[in-house]
Amino acid sequence: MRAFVRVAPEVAEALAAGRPVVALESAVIAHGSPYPVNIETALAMERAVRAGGAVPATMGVVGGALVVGLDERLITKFGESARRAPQSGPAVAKLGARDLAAAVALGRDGATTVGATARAAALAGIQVMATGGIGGVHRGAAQTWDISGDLMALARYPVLVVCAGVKAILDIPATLEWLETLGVPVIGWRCQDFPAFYAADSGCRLACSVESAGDLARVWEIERAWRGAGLLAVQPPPGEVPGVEAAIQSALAAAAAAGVQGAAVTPYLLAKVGELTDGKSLDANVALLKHNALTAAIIACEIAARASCQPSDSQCYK
Ligand code: PSU
Ligand code: MN
Repeated sequence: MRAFVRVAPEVAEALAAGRPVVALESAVIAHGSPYPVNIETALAMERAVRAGGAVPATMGVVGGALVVGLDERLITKFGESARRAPQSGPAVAKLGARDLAAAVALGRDGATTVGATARAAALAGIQVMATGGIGGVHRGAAQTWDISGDLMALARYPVLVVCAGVKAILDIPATLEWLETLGVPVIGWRCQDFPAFYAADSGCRLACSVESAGDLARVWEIERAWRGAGLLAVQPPPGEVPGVEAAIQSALAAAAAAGVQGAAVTPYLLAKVGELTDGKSLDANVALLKHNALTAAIIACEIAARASCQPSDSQCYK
């Protein structure tokens, strides 16, 4: 199976030496933000991870292999696929966790969602990843059953995901209910409320929050040792987008009118909200992606440092 996974040399060396690595998704590049901001943001996230002392590993499927650590050329290729006219569909597919094997086997290039990235990270032995907001329960899910595969992936793959909550395009309280049902711990990183991506507070209180990387790393160690799976660490965005709810309402109405369904829903809503807020939602999105990448690196460093002084503990999860 190793033939199907291509780990960038820098990532492989870091993992072998027990140095911190942060996984990054690529669906946000190919499907979650417009060209050329998407490419700049992906590279800026990698720089933020490095600034925090860790090695970035942006995931993707290219040429029949799962690539752990896309280089700048491939990140650019993924970013450029968002440039094509929407009606022709992006050249780079959006891959959830369930889509990885088929894309690899059939040689189809694809960008990984949070769920696919978590699966790939677990496979590669990467414990921490960063994103903007995870997918969740869509508004109106009681009729459509549109619930992101990201949630199930968090319940299955042992990865600590740093994010700014879930986009307000989703049903936030329902998403939190599902995370509870799936047994995924949700922990505030220096915040008491579940963030709403474009705002610091969704109105939902968190049951648990931590102030230090040491505390979070200890929670994570125990979670892993006791055969837990994913953990969601949330922090508020660095900036807010006032009036975003009106834009979301219009975007939802437009999506319904256009009959958008399935995996196309999230990219459609993100692009529409961007348009309707004159790019303000995009600026906020970029800022929080970089912010989360830096925080994930700080947490990954703490986890790696603790593992290096407690070799027996780090070996107990297989
Ligand atoms: N949230 C964002 N930007 C994104 C996404 C979510 O702020 O680009 C992407 C992520 O890749 C996430 C995916 O994993 O959307 C969820 O899509 P769906 O709802 O189709 O599962
Ligand atoms: Mn969906």
